Amino acid sequence: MKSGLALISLAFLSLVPSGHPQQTADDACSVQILVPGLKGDTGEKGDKGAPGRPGRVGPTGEKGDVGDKGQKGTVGRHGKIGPIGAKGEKGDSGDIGPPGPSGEPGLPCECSQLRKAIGEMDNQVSQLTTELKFIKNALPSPAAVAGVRETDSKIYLLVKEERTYVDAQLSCQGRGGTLAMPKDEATNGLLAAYLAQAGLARVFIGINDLDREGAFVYADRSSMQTFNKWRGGEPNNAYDEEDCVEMVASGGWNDVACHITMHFLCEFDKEHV
Ligand SMILES: [Ca+2]
Ligand SMILES: [Ca+2]
Repeated sequence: MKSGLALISLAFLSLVPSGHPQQTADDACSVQILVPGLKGDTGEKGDKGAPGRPGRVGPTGEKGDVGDKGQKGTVGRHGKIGPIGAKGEKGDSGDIGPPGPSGEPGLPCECSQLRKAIGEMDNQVSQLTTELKFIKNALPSPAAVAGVRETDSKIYLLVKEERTYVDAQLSCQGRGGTLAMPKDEATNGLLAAYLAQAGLARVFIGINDLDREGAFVYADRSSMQTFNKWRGGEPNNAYDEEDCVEMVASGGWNDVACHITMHFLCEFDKEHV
């Protein structure tokens, strides 16, 4: 190819106008003809080339014959437990067993304690019955009384019924008691408060000198001891007819006529109700 270009270059140059003198001197060279040389001798054999790239994967081959059977494997793990089965039918009854040993002797009967408890209950019922009887007898007309007062041994009942001294005493005796006989300061104070709370100014109590003038005794004929609660100037036996005794709201005593009427205080022994 180089030689070819050289030829074309030379042909171009030959077309340039001949006015230039320098071109004239070169014309002799332009006729020089370049032609290929003779073919050389055969060269020596070259070295062996590098290995070529791997070829493409070939198509799948045909299926081979069945191989021999392999050896038996070891036993596998246990599987999961299966579901519970249905209930079976009831079996036949077994033979009767031998009798067991005798038991220990039992506790003695507690009947005696029960009897004792029942006896105590009987006593309580009896006592309650007696108290109820007392209440029924002592309180014939609930509107006529204003409750009761108690000490350790006595019950006192204010009866709002107008009676003479003798009738009042009979009324108290009919209820199972007597006219009240205050024999100490505490009891006298309790009765005075009872009067005041009931709003009463005076009541008969169980003291009189009916048997002998000036010798006051209690309704049960017991004599006066050291305690008394006479008001100032009493007993005065006014009009020579005052042989019975009243208590006023302050708790003081005064001798009065027995035939006048007023409310009264009864007294009951707790042991006898
Ligand atoms: Ca008198
Ligand atoms: Ca008097």
